[in-house]
Amino acid sequence: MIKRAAVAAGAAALLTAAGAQAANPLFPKLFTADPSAYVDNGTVYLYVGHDEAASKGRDYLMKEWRVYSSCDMKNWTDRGSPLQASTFKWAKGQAWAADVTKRDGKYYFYSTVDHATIPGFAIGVAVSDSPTGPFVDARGSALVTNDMTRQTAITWDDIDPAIFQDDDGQAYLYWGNTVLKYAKLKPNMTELDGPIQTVGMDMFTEASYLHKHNGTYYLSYSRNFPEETAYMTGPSATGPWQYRGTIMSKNAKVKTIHQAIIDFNGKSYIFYHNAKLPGGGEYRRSVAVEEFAYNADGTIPFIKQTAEGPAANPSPACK
Ligand code: FUB
Repeated sequence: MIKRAAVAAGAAALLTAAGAQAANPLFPKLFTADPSAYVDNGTVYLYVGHDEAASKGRDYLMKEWRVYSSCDMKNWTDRGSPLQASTFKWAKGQAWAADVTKRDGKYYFYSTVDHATIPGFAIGVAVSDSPTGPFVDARGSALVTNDMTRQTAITWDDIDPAIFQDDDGQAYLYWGNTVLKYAKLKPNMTELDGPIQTVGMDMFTEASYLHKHNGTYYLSYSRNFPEETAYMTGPSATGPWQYRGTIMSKNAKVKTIHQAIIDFNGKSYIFYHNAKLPGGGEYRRSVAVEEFAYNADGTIPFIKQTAEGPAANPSPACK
């Protein structure tokens, strides 16, 4: 009897008031983290890291990235692993956070990996003819290494690349842990163009993400530790930035949260990770998504994590 009641309660927890099946976390079969999303031809491509740590693991074990696609933000198709940390021969592992963009018909995948010979984490760039890969190393060497930045003594300050292309075609790479850095990219997307700059700000942790909505630039990031998601706005891709506050509270069982924000088929969405998949924890995370609407003044409202996730939003352009 007790068992039956527990099963019923579990099933109820998977249902929304409207009777729809719970959507979050999005992928029940794998532990996933560090979402990054790219919309192409009416389709959302969602890139995540794969947390493979054992239940008692005491560090990240991340060998590959995974990609999923959706035509409606509700139903997701597993497109496999578009590349692995081992794609970068100069790296010794750790498929940490990544971000993707498209230029001149090619897809560029910027990613964090641990460098094999230059101590510390580094950023690589891979390229593909398809958003689902396979991606190959575009340079044969790292784009950013730990010895190129001297603002902190830590070895993990060159992580979490965020790629943004402005309307004039100029591409910017933001990244960092503890100190937020950025640089312009050359049109070939595989070389920095000019010096590495920093953004002076309080309590920046990691996971910077730059997007543009209705003419305003939004620089979101993980703040504090355990992390909450915060953001700034500005009139250009390089600021000046105005702090706008927190949009998502810290997680209960995991200290990181790592967001990505997109517009898709007329609506706005934030991806993030928590540890709500059964067996989840610090190194066994799970990606989720929420829909939100910008306030009339362009600010982002505070967004609650839900089990239901967004309503289906079928994209007519999706093939
Ligand atoms: O997944 C490894 C690291 O944890 C990421 O690079 C950070 O953003 C944090 O989520």
